[in-house]
Amino acid sequence: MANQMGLHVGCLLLVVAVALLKGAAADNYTVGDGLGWSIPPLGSVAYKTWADKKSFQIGDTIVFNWTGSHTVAEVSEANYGNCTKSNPLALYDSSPVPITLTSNLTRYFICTVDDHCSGLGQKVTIKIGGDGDRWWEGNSASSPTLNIAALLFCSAIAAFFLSF
Ligand SMILES: *[C@@H]1O[C@H](CO)[C@@H](O)[C@H](O)[C@H]1NC(C)=O
Ligand SMILES: *[C@@H]1O[C@H](CO)[C@@H](O)[C@H](O)[C@H]1NC(C)=O
Ligand SMILES: [Cu+2]
Repeated sequence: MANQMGLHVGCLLLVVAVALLKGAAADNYTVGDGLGWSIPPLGSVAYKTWADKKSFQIGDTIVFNWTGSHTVAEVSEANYGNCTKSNPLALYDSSPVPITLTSNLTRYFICTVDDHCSGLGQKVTIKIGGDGDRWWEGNSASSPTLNIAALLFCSAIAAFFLSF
């Protein structure tokens, strides 16, 4: 009896956890994690690697954090490619800079200090709305499926134990 009870509580918690994770839509990301917004040791690959591991969604916020002399300039894709500093879409010179992602359009950020972008790779591309690895958030079509799958899984386990 005690085992069955624990099983049912466990199943309930699993379903609740899935529901909570789905609801946690807005995430906060510190650009570069521990590296922050600075001159990456091996060039722009550090920020590329960081961004590739994330799955940014509409509603998420990315935060640029730095000490010392840096800026955050949001630029067009063309200007991002060759680190053109003139005519940025936006320019921020005081850390921290939180940027909320409001559409699926890819965003491009560079530092405008000296050759931090052109020579040293202080630039990052933020791709939004990809499928990424956030399987639990999915889209509106797949989320109910996931809950049903969790319930079926629980039921199957419960049935297995009850059959003894
Ligand atoms: C950078 O690329 C843009 C778009 O291709 C071009 O208009 C601009 O002149 C280039 N700037 C430099 C400094 O090469
Ligand atoms: C953004 O992209 C995601 C994933 O492709 C998609 O589910 C969502 O509908 C898109 N949102 C908008 C506003 O285009
Ligand atoms: Cu810089």
